[in-house]
Amino acid sequence: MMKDPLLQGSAAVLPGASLQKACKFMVLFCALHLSITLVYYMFGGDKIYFTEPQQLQFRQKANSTSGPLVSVLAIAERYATQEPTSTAPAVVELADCPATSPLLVGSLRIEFSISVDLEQVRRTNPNIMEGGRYKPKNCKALQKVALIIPFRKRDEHLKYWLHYLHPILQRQQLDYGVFVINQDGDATFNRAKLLNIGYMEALKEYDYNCFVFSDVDLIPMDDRNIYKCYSQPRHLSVSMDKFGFGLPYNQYFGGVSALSKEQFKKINGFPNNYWGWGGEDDDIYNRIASRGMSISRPDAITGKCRMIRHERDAKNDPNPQRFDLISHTRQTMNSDGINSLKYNVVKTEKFPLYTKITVDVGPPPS
Ligand SMILES: [Mn+2]
Repeated sequence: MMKDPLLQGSAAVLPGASLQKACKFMVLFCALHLSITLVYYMFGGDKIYFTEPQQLQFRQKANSTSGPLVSVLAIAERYATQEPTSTAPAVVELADCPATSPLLVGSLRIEFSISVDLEQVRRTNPNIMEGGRYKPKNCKALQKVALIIPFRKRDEHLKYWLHYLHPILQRQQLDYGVFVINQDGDATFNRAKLLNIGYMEALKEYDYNCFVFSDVDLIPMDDRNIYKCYSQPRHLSVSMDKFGFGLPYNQYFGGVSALSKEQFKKINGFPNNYWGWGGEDDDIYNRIASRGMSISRPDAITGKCRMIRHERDAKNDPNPQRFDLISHTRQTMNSDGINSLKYNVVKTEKFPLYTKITVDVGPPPS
């Protein structure tokens, strides 16, 4: 028989009879302990620890002593159930958007054979607000940009512009608004005056600090060509398919350009007296140069863009006076510009993807 070393040790201390007695007592004690535990386990449940009134008392005590903690939790719970746009964002100041948007994708496929449905453009750009307004939700845009489009009877081109530009401008994380300045009537077209009007009207709506002037038929082929303002006036459409993806001449400033509010004011805005096609962009270039500013441009790859092919518009024939006018910009620019601008707003329409302002620019000189 194997001998337990413990018992062996006890046996050495206790004599034979008293050892038997002690063992009996221990067995009895254990049996009693076990049976009591068993009875409580089977019939007592959690009432072993608390009776109903005791539990209630305990809870009340917990509530009263940990009051502040409970209310903090309650507030947190309230925030968690609230709509994200209600009180929380109004209190929290958004951090500035990064210098380079992480959402840019680079070169883009631009084609005009597809058909564009504006209702679908609206559905696929759900964050654009009425009138063609947008601002990033998660960061504070670095610039407030008004996009000004001189316009008359080019609805097909405008559809492509809205379809392609809205996603690009959102990825560029700009706080922007789209203004289509529609020349009323059928008199000779005046692009630069419409651009001046766009500047004035956009500022009535919001504190824009940058103005991008874009023809309705020009679409950038790379979203790294940022539609914002730079330390010098910016020419954006530097690499047009129409001109074999290059500049037609070094001083060319037509198509799409961007001027900050300060730059625009420094040159007294744009000329109002260029009626018909051509020359106004060269006049703007002269204004910029005469105020000691230079032209900022993206590289020829980033600056690639497509123009929608079209016939010349009615009442927009080449202006025969343009060469004479361009040669006198320095003499005329102080008296002709934003400080001499006169026009009447005929109608303002807020569409889901743009604001259309129809204006009477007055008659061309006879
Ligand atoms: Mn064109």
